[in-house]
Amino acid sequence: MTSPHKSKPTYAAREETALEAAVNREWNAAQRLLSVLATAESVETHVPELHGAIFCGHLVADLDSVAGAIGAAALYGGVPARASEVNSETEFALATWGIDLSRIRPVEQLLEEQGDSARVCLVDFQQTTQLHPAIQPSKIVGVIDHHALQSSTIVTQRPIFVDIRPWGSMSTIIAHSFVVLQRPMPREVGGLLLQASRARSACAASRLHLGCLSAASRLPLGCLSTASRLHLGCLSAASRLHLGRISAASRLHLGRISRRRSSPTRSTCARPPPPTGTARSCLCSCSTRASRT
Ligand SMILES: [Mn+2]
Repeated sequence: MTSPHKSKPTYAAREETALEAAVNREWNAAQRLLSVLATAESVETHVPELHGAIFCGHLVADLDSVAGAIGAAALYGGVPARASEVNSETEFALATWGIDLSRIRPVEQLLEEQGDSARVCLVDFQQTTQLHPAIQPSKIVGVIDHHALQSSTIVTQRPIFVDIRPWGSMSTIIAHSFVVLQRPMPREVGGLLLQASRARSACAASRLHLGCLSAASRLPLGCLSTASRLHLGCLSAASRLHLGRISAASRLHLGRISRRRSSPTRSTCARPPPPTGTARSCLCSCSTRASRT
C-alpha cells in the first residue's frame, strides 16, 4: 500500500526528511496498529487506585512532566497538575496542540480544594527533593517515571502503583500504556506526548520506543512504537500458544473421558489408569509460561 501522503507535491519537491522517511516506512504498520486501538469515548477503569488522582510532575516543570501529567490523567481518569510555572517550550507545545494552560492547575490549589480526600500520582520523578512541598507523602498513591532510583526516593507507608521503565521519556511510557491498555487517546494528548518524546529524541531509548510517530496530525493517534508492536506481538503469540495448549489438553482429556465412557466394562483393562493429573498439570505449566511472557 502506498502511503497516502507520498503523492503530495510537497514531498516530491524536495528531499525526504528523516521523519518523513520514517513515516513512509512505518505507515502500513501504523495503520494496522490503529485498527486495533480502542475508539470508545470511555472505557472502564484499569487501575482503580489512580482513578480520580491528581497527576503531578516535579518542581521546575518541563515539557515531559507536564505532558506526562496530562497524558496520565487522561489515561487513568484523573486531574493533571503542575508543580511550578511552565517553561516556554511547554507553553509552545500546549499552544500547538490547542491545550489551554488552565487545564493543568497548580498542584497546591487542587490539594487545598480536595482536602483529606486528595490522592496524588507522581509523574516524571520520585525524589523528595523534587516534590512540591504541598504534597504530603501520605497522599501519594502512585509513581510513573523513567529516572533512576538514586537517592531521596519517596518512602510510603502502604503499597502504591509504580510504573518505572528505563525509557527515553515519561511521555513514551504513557503513550505505550494507552496502546497496551487499548484506551482511546484524545488527539491533542497524542500530539503533546509525541512532541514531548520527540523533544527527548537525543536519547536513543526515545527513538527506539516511540519511534515513528508521524505527526499526530496525520494519524488520529500518531503513535506507533516499536516496543508496542513487539509487546503486542508477544502477547498475541503467547495467547495463541496458551490457547493452543489448553485446546490440546482439553482434547486429550475429553478423548480419554470419551474412551472410558465408551468401554464401561473394561475396568480390568491392563492400560494405565485414566489421567488424574496429566491435563491439569499441563494447563498449569502453560499458564505459568504464558504469564511470564
Ligand atoms: Mn522526563
